[in-house]
Amino acid sequence: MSVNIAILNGPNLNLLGKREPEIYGSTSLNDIEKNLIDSISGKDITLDFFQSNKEYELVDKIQALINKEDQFIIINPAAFTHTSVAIRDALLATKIPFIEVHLSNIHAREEFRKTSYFADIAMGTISGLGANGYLLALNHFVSLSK
Ligand code: CA2
Repeated sequence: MSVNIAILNGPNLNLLGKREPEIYGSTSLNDIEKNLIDSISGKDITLDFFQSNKEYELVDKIQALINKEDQFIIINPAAFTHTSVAIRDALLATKIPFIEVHLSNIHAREEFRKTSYFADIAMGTISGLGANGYLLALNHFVSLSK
């Protein structure tokens, strides 16, 4: 089965590897994307990467995936994790199975980061495993598609 996996990243994740490596690691978003591409080599899987600092662009991107066959989403909503009813509603509307990924352990940080607008509607959440979290989420979808 051929599958499409959108990897969506929210605000400031374009700075990965350039700022605050003690929290978010030294791997850039580009490096993460390259690792994911390498990991699906030879498989019938299409990856679609998208990062935006703007909430409405993430909503538009999710809406554009409505009605696509064999579609999955890996999303790190970044700061929108803790605020965005709009992105939550877009994901609910598409009914596309998604995994929520966080580089840091959001439960081991400030109180406000412990609330996620996505955790209860996600297939699962990976938090605190750094860049490896994206790979683990991708592997999960790959295993489902076999
Ligand atoms: O741990 C995560 O992946 C977060 O989603 C990252 C968000 C944060 O607001 C969430 O609470 C947890 C922040 C992303 C900011 O990324 C930066 C990367 C490098 C330098 C500065 C910010």
